[in-house]
Amino acid sequence: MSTCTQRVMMTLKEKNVPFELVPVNLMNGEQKKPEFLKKQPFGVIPVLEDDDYLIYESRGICRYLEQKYKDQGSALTPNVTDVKAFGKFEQAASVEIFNYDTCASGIVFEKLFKKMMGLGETDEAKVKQLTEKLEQTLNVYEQILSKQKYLAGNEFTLVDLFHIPYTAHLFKLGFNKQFEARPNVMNWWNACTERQAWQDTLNTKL
Ligand SMILES: N[C@@H](CCC(=O)N[C@@H](CS)C(=O)NCC(=O)O)C(=O)O
Repeated sequence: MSTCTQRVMMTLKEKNVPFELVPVNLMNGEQKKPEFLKKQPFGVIPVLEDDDYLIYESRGICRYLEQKYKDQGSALTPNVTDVKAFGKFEQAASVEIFNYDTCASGIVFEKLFKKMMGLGETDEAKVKQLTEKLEQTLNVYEQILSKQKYLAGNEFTLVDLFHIPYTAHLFKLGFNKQFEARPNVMNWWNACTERQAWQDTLNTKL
């Protein structure tokens, strides 16, 4: 269920890195207990433990894995020496956090996780506002994706991957219409979710 953990799992699978998934029980607040806070002081998952190296923040973990396993599995960022491609990658990465994820994660929280975690009822006015913002972002994505296959250029990168878990939840929650109305966005989405690493992530059992 943890979207941020799915980001990391998909990256591990893209890079062909074996890993062990250690469950943290969010329903009983294990993530806020002192033992866990030693690993993740903000009290959220995921955390990656790589021997004695600890790292948290899903996007940071994915970038770490991409650099550590640069020559293994799929290449998920442009080469830093290609400064123009790298600049475009960072541009799209920033848009993902500020223009996309704020809306997508906000809607999924209101419609799914809020109730699940006993934090109250869905605030429909907030969902409406976030949906409008999401649609504005998707309109720009539709233009970008009419000129290139993926959000940072013609290659699949971490930026595309970062979108996948929350977007998959949006589809399950009935927000597929927002995507299906935009053919270039929909082609991009199909290309992202057809990846073996995503299929394997979905099929991972604890
Ligand atoms: N920015 C963090 C967000 C982590 C996050 O919000 N994780 C959620 C699960 S996807 C969580 O642990 N929620 C439990 C809580 O907020 O107490 C990241 O990308 O790792």
